[in-house]
Amino acid sequence: MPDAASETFYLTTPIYYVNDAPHIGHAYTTVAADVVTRWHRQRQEPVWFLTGTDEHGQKVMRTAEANGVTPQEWADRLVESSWKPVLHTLDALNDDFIRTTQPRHTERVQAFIQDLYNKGEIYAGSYEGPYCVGCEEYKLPGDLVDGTGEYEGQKLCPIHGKPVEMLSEQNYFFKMSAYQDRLLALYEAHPEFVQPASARNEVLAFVKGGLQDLSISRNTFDWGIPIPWDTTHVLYVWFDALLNYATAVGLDSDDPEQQAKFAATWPASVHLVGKDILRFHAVIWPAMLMAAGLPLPTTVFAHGWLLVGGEKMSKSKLTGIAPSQIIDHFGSDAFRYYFMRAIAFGQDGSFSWEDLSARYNAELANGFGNLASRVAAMVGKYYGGVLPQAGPAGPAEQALEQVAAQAVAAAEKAIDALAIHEAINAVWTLVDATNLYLTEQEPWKVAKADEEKLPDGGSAQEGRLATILVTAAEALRSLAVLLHPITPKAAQALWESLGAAAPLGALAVQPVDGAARFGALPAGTTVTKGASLFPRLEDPVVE
Ligand code: ME8
Repeated sequence: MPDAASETFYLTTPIYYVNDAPHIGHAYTTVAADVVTRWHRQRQEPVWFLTGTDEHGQKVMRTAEANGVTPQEWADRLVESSWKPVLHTLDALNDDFIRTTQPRHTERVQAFIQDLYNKGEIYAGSYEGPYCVGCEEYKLPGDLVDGTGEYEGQKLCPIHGKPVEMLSEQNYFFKMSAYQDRLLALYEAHPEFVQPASARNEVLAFVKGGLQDLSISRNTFDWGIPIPWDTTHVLYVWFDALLNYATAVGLDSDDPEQQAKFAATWPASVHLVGKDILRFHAVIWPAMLMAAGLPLPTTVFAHGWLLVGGEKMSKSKLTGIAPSQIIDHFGSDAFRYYFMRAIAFGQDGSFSWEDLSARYNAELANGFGNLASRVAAMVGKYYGGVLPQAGPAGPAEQALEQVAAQAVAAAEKAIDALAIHEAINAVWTLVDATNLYLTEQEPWKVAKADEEKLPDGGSAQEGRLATILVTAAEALRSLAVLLHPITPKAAQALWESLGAAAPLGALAVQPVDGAARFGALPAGTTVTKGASLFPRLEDPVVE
């Protein structure tokens, strides 16, 4: 059963295969992980965000062979040239990056499986069945689809669309079938363990259908972690990979510092994965932990697929789009915002350049960026860039502050449910309400009327204009805090433009729950109109 949560909000992404460079599907999970962990950090919680790479197995080995290098050389090359740099490109603030070829992982994995072997959870046996190298998984006959065209007469993996290979091996097995009832009891007692509901239903049906023992070693190739009691075998890549979540935070380490890290961090709060790898995380992984007597993670959340032409986008089908193709043109903030808002988190979504361009211009450039520049420009024009003293708040100001409070409450709830799109929708109610507030209050008309009343150029300080602009600036301050996890660069630029750091400190330490209380920016704060947060793109569609 999941034990009491650790003191840390610990979130992981899958560790990605290094057979190829990242595409936007991988970036999607990483960005979601970054948005959620940034949000928790901004709540002042202790957070640990882990990502990394999965480097063993046949898929990586074959790619290395095809490129004439060793698997280790290939992995080193891809990690340094692609997987680590993409985190920077995406603005992801991971706390650690684990590689499954690191000794901290391989040594701890060996200790873990030796322990399971000693406990009688692993036995020697033989297996024959269809294997998909793309998935690195033995398939059940019912999982397969019939090939057509060049694959006529062959059985294909439904995810990769490629023929499976028949494998027959003597290997070691994990007694997974013994965990069927305990897993069902887990799903029953903890509906939050597998999310969303569609994923939970799939897992329940799968486990109710009966579990087989799991083949966990291979002896026809050697690119993997040697089985400690029989080094003619290497560990099955998934058994090795799943353990990364625990080895990275110190599982089975002799080092007291690592042991303290493990105590403070494990179990994970959320394993964020794509639905393609749900069963590994929601069935095999908890069974492994149960066998070892370790606490279980709180939640495995499976998001949907990015589709291109109605199919899962993938490099092997040549539909992969590199994140830089989008980011070079639209910027990392727009990338993060678009994928997190346009697709309901947990469901599939189709990517299209047209939709991205349309949302960029309508929501980021016109809706948000333009609002920020208009307010800064008016404070510049009417008050020389110094925030005036606001007059008393009237019904319109109170209503806007109320919208801000509701936006914070709704966004907080949505983040806890990992409904990232709903959190952004909630934040956007404040963008829209602030735009509406300005349209209705017409500060430019109030300024004109003030000027007419005071032809000698006398001060409008005490007037309505000050109240309107300060209120709009307060709404923007709230938005900077709320958008910081989602569009960190624009939020930081807005924070600077509002001159908020001097009175309030760094944006990263602004608590979310206080974000909606107006009156935080004192009179005298310097507001400057910086570069446009999201410049309108006249011809933004690129291919
Ligand atoms: O499965 N849409 O690694 P992987 C959305 N090494 N997300 C996608 C996607 C798409 N079209 N394509 C990939 C592995 N992803 C294993 C994981 S974990 C212990 C081991 C994302 O490189 C999504 O998160 O094939 C998916 O689950 C993951 O990349 C698969 O990455």
